Amino acid sequence: MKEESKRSIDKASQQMIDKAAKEKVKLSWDRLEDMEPQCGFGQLGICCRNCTMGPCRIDPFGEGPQKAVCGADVDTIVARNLLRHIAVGAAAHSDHGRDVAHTLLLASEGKAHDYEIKDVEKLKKIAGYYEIKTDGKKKEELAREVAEASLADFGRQEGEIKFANRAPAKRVELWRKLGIMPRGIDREIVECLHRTHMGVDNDYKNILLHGLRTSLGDGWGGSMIATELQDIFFATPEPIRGKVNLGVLKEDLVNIVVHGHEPILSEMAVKASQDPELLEMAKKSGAKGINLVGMCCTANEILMRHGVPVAGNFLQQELAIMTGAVEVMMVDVQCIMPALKDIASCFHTQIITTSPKAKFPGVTHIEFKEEKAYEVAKSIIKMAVDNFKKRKKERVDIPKEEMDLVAGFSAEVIHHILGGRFRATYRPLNDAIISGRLRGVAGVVGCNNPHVKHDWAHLELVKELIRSDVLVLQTGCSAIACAKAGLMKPEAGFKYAGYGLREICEAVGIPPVLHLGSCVDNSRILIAATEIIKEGGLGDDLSCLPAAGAAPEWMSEKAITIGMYFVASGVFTVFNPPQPILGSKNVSDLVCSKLKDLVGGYFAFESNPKKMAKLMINHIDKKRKELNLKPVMYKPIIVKT
Ligand code: SF4
Ligand code: MSK
Repeated sequence: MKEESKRSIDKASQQMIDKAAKEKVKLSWDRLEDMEPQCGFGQLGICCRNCTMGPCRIDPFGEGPQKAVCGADVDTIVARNLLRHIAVGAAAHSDHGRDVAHTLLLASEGKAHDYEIKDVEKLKKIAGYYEIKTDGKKKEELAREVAEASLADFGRQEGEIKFANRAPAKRVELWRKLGIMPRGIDREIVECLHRTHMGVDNDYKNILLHGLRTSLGDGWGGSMIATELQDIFFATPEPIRGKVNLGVLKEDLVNIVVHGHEPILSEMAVKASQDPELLEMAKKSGAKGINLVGMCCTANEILMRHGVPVAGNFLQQELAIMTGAVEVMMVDVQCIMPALKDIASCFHTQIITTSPKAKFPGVTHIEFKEEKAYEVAKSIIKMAVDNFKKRKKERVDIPKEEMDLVAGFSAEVIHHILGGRFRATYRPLNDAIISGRLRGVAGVVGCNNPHVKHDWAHLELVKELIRSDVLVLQTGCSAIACAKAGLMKPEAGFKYAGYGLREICEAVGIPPVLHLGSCVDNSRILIAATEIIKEGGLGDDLSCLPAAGAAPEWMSEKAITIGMYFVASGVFTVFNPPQPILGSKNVSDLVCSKLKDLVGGYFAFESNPKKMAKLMINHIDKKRKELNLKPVMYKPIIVKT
């Protein structure tokens, strides 16, 4: 097998991996090889450097030291490390949410005049959750109150995060009983750091319970605030067509890749890329126009609302630059490889950082300011136009692969699609599950990781699920992986879905795999699941649902936090690679088994996507049985690929 096809199943990516090898440009896969063998202590989670009596590491074979200098045992060390991962993931998502809330506040005060409130209906709905009266108020006044209320959720010291009360009543009661109802988003994150300081929390169960609480503060707090407030600003997504893969870069256009997570600046970049003055400049530079495309979750954000093309997912960020056709890669925060600077230096590509939180040494920084958002976006696009002249034609090599997709499935839109615009309801979905036409629902999300063949696990898992009549909801880089393979085309139902799911896809006109957005939009999955419970007939708690989650190629700490809030919300969730906890039998048993008795959800670690699907399907079938539902109507079809 050729080296490039061992690394990715995606043809466009293979072409660029091959080009990089020929040009001796190192990619993440090469750097992983250089790094091997990687540290086994780190993989097992059994090293600690939380104080200078250490670093300490526990001997995994039981022959060497079993107690650290301070006396910490392996359970304490592994649990503390996991809690720190959860804190970082929650911090990343929640800081994103805070930035959106802050921008909403500025906009409501007339200080961020480039932004307008597009979804007043949603603004009123969210005001309702914060118990803010809406009558007779101007949208700016209401937006200010909503922004202030959501910002208060970050710093809240006592009480409960408001959105956590959107979960089914039984779930909320359980969280209260276990003492894991999140109080304030920041408070829980800070407490993670306090508890893991040398000599504080030594009880692995107690540490893990706080991990669940912190993750809930992300899923039902920071991430949900990010999603809801972005919808208020930029409109709640509706089905929209788009294109995906490196083929969306064009030889005759000025190519700008926006990469990262927060749509606050990229929304303005979308607008600025259509500015007549810049288009004119682009023509004068010899280009036919300006082509703005996305990468990773920023891509998902602007795809969902504008149909902006997606160049690729996490492991394609370096490959986009390898095309030699990217004038500017504009980045904000999260999942941006430091390696971009080195790869860009081999081409004419300019990397431009925009967040004061994420700078690169020696890389151009144009700081984003909400107060002059359009001006900043325009100046960056102008730099791209100017840079077009420096492109070396002989080094341009753009893969031809690009795939059609339909995205834009917010929880609200699923409501409308299923029930019609005037009678929005999840009833048809519930009925389909109850009757056995649909086996259940799965959320498949998360990153790429060079430890796993790029996109392979996502695709194999999702294909297996849909052929077994499981409707798949997706976000993040997983969604991009499946979109590239054509699973998000409406006609994908005919080719890949089981008979029951196929009937639903045909009747409602949806693909068998629904794109719900970026990583923070995993909160949409929580809301959709809650709506299904509210609709009735499938139990009274999220843990009753014939549903499961998976992150088949995860790498980021945010993925751990997402997994934790899925599990804390009652959802069985499969991860690959395993979380770095296998060094402690007690912590692993808790995470992969005993959590079930506490919160209904728990984890499994499985690297084979077919087995992963089996675990999820078995869980879904078990839940169907517990609900006394009819047997599933159809046997899984054999799919011809
Ligand atoms: Fe070692 Fe304990 Fe210090 Fe960690 S906190 S480095 S286990 S002495
Ligand atoms: S971007 S967190 S690699 S999904 Fe959200 Fe993709 Fe994972 Fe980053």
